[in-house]
Amino acid sequence: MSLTFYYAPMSTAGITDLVLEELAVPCERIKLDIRGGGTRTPEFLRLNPNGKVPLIVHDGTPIWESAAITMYLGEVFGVERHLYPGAGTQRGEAMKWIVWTNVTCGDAVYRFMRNTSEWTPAEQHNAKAADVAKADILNCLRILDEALSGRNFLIDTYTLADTHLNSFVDWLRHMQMDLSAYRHLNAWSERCRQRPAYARAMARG
Ligand SMILES: N[C@@H](CCC(=O)N[C@@H](CS)C(=O)NCC(=O)O)C(=O)O
Repeated sequence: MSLTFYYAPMSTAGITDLVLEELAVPCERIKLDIRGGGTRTPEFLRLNPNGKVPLIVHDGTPIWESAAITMYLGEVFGVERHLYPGAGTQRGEAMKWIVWTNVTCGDAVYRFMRNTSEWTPAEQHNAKAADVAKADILNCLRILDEALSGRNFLIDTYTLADTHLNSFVDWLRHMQMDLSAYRHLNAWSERCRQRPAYARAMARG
């Protein structure tokens, strides 16, 4: 078995990093420097023509998109480790939360960043679009908070859906988004942080 993980610090690859840490699957880690053009080399673009991390290459097959990677790793390595449901309704729930993270929440956050952050020129910022995006983010947080009311994790027990979504929520905190109003969400994040794999990944940086 060969598994290679291409990543960059402080990027979406942080999600996959945590997923791999939970699964404790041996892999070769290749660190890329995004600002230095590491994701735009011909060799890397041959593996991921999008020029983005995370990317895994499993037994010679490249798989990109963090949501697809979490679901793939869960299916292949997570079921017997009790970190990903087998085929059935609970797997459907895991997939629902993982895809929701990237598509629904990810889109709202992307629109917000695009209209407020310094990585798009200020003349392209649109205050109205930023407000709409912010409202959409808050709606996502409300949905998550309500879903976590009265339960420890997204599904019955801790799964890679929690790893994936909590890692994304961590990034919102890093963006200085105020999450203090979301009591159930914060308690859930705290439970996710108690995972030994979380501590190991954080210690590595
Ligand atoms: N939808 C992709 C997004 C990946 C992404 O945007 N990666 C950024 C870092 S956060 C990247 O690699 N950028 C490098 C570049 O644009 O050259 C996923 O979820 O995997």
